[in-house]
Amino acid sequence: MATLADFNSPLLPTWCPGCGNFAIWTCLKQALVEKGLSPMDVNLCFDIGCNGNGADKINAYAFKGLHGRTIPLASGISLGNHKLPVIGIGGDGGTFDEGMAHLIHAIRSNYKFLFILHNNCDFGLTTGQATPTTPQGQKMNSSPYGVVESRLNPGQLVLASGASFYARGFTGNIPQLKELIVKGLEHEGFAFLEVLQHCPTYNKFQDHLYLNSRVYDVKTDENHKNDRRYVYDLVDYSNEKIATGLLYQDPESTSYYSRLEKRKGMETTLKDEVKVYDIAEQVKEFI
Ligand SMILES: Cc1ncc(C[n+]2csc(CCOP(=O)(O)OP(=O)(O)O)c2C)c(N)n1
Ligand code: SF4
Repeated sequence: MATLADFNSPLLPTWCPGCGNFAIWTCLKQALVEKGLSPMDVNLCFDIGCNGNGADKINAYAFKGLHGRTIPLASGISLGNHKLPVIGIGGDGGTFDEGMAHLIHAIRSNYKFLFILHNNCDFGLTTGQATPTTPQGQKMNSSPYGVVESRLNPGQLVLASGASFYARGFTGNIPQLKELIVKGLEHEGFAFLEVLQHCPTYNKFQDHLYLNSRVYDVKTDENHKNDRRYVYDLVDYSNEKIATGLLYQDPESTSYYSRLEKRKGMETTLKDEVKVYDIAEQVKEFI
């Protein structure tokens, strides 16, 4: 049975003091241990960005792709080996700017993997430019007169696109965040976990104290409904309080792979079936 120490890398994080990435990094390791996974039993796909700088700070099979392309990477890996737990990790910039189309199609397809969104509401690594989750009017390094565009709401976007799992955690609540990662890993389909993460260096409008004073766990709300439309309204930015926890899960969710007729009843994974084909004869036709 793996321990937390097994996931330790000899490289130490380089994030700024107080960065929410430390909490996500810790919860990720705790969740993997709780699931009884060893570093060899899981694949982590990291994006480019401060979030992606965690790729070599954890001892596991980690792959770092192009900015905004962590979702197609994770989708392909989970299809190639549907027995392997896969986690995609990305920032709000990469996910909603460069990678938006991938997110929508992963939701439609319902590929089985957990996606963890580090939502710090800015492009952290490139020094604090606005992303789609930065509030309209907010002055940022790239928008000295204030952001012109309206603010994108991750929860509303994924729910409206048909997401089968939407959870929201906060880097100030480690036990809850760890539990949400575990739940996301167990989901039969695409699990979208938004993490409200403070970036003390560039996000001056939504800091740890701001979030801490507004968040509550929906487990404490007996009126909470596991209903797509209800949660859509619940996560609207106009609400003063910020609901966290497993906000919506389709209990009948089925993953893309499990719906493939030709794979039904097959014990092997696609990876197991990769063979060397001799195509010399076919190639001769073209030379
Ligand atoms: C296709 C592409 N566009 C832009 C960049 C430049 N770039 C690298 S990191 C980064 C910011 C990342 O921000 P985000 O995805 O929000 O992650 P964070 O650093 O905040 O964790 C940008 C714009 C790039 N490497 N590739
Ligand atoms: S710039 Fe922000 S997100 Fe990046 S390491 Fe520093 S605090 Fe964290």
